[in-house]
Amino acid sequence: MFNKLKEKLAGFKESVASKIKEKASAPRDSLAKVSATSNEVPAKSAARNSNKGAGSGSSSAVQAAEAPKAKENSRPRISLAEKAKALIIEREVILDEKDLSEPLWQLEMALLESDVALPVAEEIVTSIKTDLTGRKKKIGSDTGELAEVALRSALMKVLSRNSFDFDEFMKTAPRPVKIIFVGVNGTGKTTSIAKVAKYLKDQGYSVILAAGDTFRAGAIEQIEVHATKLDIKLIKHKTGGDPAAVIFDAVEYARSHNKDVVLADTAGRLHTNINLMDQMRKIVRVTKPDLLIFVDEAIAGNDAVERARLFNESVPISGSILTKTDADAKGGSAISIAHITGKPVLFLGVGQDYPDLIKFRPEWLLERLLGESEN
Ligand SMILES: Nc1nc2c(ncn2[C@@H]2O[C@H](COP(=O)(O)OP(=O)(O)OP(=O)(O)O)[C@@H](O)[C@H]2O)c(=O)[nH]1
Ligand SMILES: [Mg+2]
Repeated sequence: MFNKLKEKLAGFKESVASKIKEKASAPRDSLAKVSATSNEVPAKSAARNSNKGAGSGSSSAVQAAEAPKAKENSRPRISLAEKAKALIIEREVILDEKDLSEPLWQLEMALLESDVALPVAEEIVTSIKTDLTGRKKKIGSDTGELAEVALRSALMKVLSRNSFDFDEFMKTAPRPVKIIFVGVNGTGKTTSIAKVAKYLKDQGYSVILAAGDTFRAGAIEQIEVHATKLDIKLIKHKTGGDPAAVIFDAVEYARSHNKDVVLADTAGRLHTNINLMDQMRKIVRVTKPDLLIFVDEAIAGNDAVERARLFNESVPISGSILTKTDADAKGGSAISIAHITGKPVLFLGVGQDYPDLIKFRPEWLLERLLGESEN
């Protein structure tokens, strides 16, 4: 799972680490000279720069040393004297923008190749750049760690936006809770409904299923098999019937039998199919779901993110489930989808069996991307 992206992120850590090593072994004589001639032992200034490296209050000697670059409109953020002091006296290197430009460019390319959406990749890179520029690193200590911490925090920022606790929601939402699953064909809607049904049943909730895919031949039988296996009541009409009516009936049944939750299946539809998108809007209008969950497969990468965006424009979704993450080496959709839709990822599908459903937590994904976990 996410193996390719994981490798690429490790590549970024290595590339920052080798930059630090390269700087640590850079010729020190020239730096020593600057350090000796500089009047300012920039203790205050170094402290100021230790976070983000503002470097605007350099001494005149240092400004002179930096003048040619200033003309090129790429003023270094950290003075040479400070670099020398850090390198020679404190045995530390300071990372500046120039050091980071190559690793960050490679990282951005790696994120895009892994199907992370462009604005999300840009945000991650900018965040890491801000975080790392001007940071000091002790020579000889774990050089990859600095990049890892910055990566972790940038990914965390992107992933934890729009968070939503499904379990908390289920505890407090008025009964019966109406949850409708939508998405394009074959992405795993019906399987995810069965998984969520089992997840909720295991927590003691009473569940009703609604066979709202009246369009595809065999769809009703498919959800019926799950209902039988899970021993859950299914409300169904005939193939070709009105899905809104089926779901409405399921809600009525749940209400009159004091059931906690209705999980409604719907037919797969492409966002370009006007009739089926109209039908989806009608279903939502008639049944007023508490949650409208968009289901797509992680392996579809950017396509999944784009479809989520288009579905969300047609009828506001509450969040997404990304299926087939077990087969997804890239991980880009899992990183991007919440950011692009502005709606949270609720669950990840990680296999074909009922327990193969994971409640989405940013920490879980980060552990897969940066930690030791193999899957
Ligand atoms: N590996 C893997 N396969 C999955 C996962 N979720 C669903 N599948 C498989 O994907 C296929 C399609 O699943 P369905 O649940 O029928 O998909 P659907 O969206 O309901 O399909 P339509 O009703 O035709 O639109 C099935 O073979 C599922 O077993 C998952 O998380 N991992
Ligand atoms: Mg289905």
